[in-house]
Amino acid sequence: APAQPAAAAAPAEPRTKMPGPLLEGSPLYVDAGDRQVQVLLTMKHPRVVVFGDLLSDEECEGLIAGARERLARSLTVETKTGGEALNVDRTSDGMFFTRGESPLVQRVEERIARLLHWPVEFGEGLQILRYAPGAQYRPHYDYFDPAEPGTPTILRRGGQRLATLVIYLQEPGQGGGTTFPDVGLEVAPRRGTGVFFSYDRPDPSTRTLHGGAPVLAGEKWVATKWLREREFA
Ligand code: PD2
Ligand code: ZN
Repeated sequence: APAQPAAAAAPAEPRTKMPGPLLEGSPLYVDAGDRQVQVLLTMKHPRVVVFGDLLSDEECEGLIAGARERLARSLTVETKTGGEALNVDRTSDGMFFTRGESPLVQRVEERIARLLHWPVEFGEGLQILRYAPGAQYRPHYDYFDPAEPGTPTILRRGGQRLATLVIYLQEPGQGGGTTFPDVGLEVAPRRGTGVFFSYDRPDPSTRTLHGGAPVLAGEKWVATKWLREREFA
């Protein structure tokens, strides 16, 4: 008998419990424990929230100082193998702090956990990226593609990514916004501001395609926190 084609994967069910701020009553500020954070923009689909005054100038400078000497050409997770490889879609330089690796990193992570109502232990280490003039991050999804053969290996540690928080640490002179091409949204890379977005299933229907626009002048630095389904040990 001829071999049967593999059954099509069932469409992903949306998750109900998701990271995110409490926005009932449309507050202008939300409590992040040690700081009142501004709510500057909210969007429902894709779920996007822009936060102002999330980090102080000193905190932004401290993260940059701690990362600077550890930068190497960024590696993105190579989903075909579950390993890492150079990816031409991202022309920034980057590194990861381990969770809680310094008092500053721990303070920032605890603030994010309070803001987004998601345990610190479910977060990946903070990633720091530096974009030189001309550097960009082409539009992509942050979840791991269920169709890629390397994805099951990646998901063993912490499960899927559910949400992303990109925090701007240094403003470029021009360019470098975070774009959401499906909805024509671009967030200006203002120091201390953070753009949060979540995806309740690993699927383009979440409209969370996003990219880092080319930096046209100066250097852009960001910190990215990804939130997982479970403990990221
Ligand atoms: O630096 C950005 O604006 C950016 C854009 C898209 C960062 C990321 N993705 C990321 O870190 O995933
Ligand atoms: Zn991204």
